[in-house]
Formats: sequence, C-alpha cells, structure tokens
Amino acid sequence: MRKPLNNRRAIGLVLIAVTVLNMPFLSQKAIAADILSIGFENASERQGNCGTGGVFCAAPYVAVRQVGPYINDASFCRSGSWCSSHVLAGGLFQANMDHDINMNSLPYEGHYWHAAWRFPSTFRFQTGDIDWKAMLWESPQYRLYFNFRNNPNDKTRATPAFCIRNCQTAADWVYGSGGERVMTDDKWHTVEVYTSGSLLQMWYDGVLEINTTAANLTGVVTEWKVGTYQNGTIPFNETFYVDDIQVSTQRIGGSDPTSSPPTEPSSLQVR
Ligand SMILES: [Ca+2]
Repeated sequence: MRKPLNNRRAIGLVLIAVTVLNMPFLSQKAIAADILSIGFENASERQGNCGTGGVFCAAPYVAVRQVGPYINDASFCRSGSWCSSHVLAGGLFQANMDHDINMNSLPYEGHYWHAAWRFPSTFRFQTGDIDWKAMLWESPQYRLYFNFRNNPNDKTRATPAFCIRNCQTAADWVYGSGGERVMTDDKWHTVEVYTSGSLLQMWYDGVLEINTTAANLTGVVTEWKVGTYQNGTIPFNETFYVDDIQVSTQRIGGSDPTSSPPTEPSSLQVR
C-alpha cells in the first residue's frame, strides 16, 4: 500500500523538481559567453564591437564577400530579435562569407566556440567541393576547420566533420557520431566546440558527437571565421542564417532544434 507523502518527502520532491528545471541542459537558447558574444542584437554587435573589455573584435569582422542584410524578426532568429543572413549569389565560385573575428591571439586551450546556423528548405550546398567550411581557426602555425561535409549526390545533406591536425589526409578528419543528416530543415542548429591541446569535443544541438584526444590544438588563434568558406560554386541564389556566435571559458549549451525532456536521475532518493 502506497504511503501518503509526509511533509519532508513533499519538500524533497519540490526541491528535486526545482533543481531539474534549473539545469542548464534544459535551456533552449545559448547562455552568456564570457569572452565573445555576437547575437546581432544591437548596432554595436552588428558593426563588430562584440568582445568584452574592448579586447576582441576591434577589427571589422565582416566577410570577404557580402554578409547580410541583418534580420530583425524575433519569431525567426534564434536569440533576441536579430540574426545575420548570408546571401549567396548563384554561379559564384569561392564564395567566402564569414564573420571574420580578430581573436587577438586567444589560446586554443580551454575555450568553447559556439554558433548557430539555419538552412531553409530551398538551400543546397555548392557544387564541385563537398567541404563547406563553417568555422575556421587561423593561427600562425596552421588553420583548422569545422565543416559541414556534404553529400555529393544530395546537396541537402551533410556530416559535421572536424579537421583535427593539418587537414592533408583522411586521418586528419573526425566525424560527428550522428553521421550524415538533412541540413535544410529550416530550423536552428547549434555547434559548440571545445579546444584544449589534444582534446577536441564537438556538441551538435547540445549532443556530444566528437570527443577525441587525438587533436593538435595548441598555440593561439589569431582569427576565427564563422559562416561559410568554400571552394565550390553556388548552384543558384540562396540564403542561410547565423546567430549566437560566442566564445567562452565555460560550456555555452543550447539544444536546438528541440529541447529534450531530461532523463530522471536514477540515483536520487527521497529520504
Ligand atoms: Ca540574435
């Protein structure tokens, strides 16, 4: 026969509920980043004055080619009211459209790198090159890529992939455990990368998909590019969207496109 709740049990259950509801993994949106945060919410962020303490993003970070116009629509953007569109002109070759951020020689070690993309249903990856570089880290020694490596036979699909060393051989690449997926679902998707020496981790939509200690992420980052950097040809006029470009010493989080309900902890007991 089930015993009625006494006061202590009731208080315990309330405390557990409050704790679970406040857990960061329930957050749909990215939380604050302590080094860099570009949510495009004000003119300063849209113009590139995006760092803290005037240290970062002092140089213009706008793309090699056109970025924009900026979108002002809270029902569409991932955070706040504003996000960035990247307009690709059909037929363009090597359309490099990045938020090109001066990181002022920030060390790789101990940093989380985050951004969100949205590809509308009409979007198609470029032709002639499967690698659509979504994040690039430039350092005096090398450049590293996070790519949406697309399917040459289906330009709606791609696999999140990371070049962990010098990007010259297949062994330099690691792939998200979720494998190839449809990218053109018109939903926001987040990528968060943690770099520290040999350790590289990548969360896609809040799920840890790459977790390797075979990386070589030492030294400093002079430039960090977010958006697209590619060698192929754009098939036709099209647009994709970016929001919440962030760098932090703490996990940023976010669980697009839908927040999963938490799994009930099995070890908790009400005493
Ligand atoms: Ca925003």
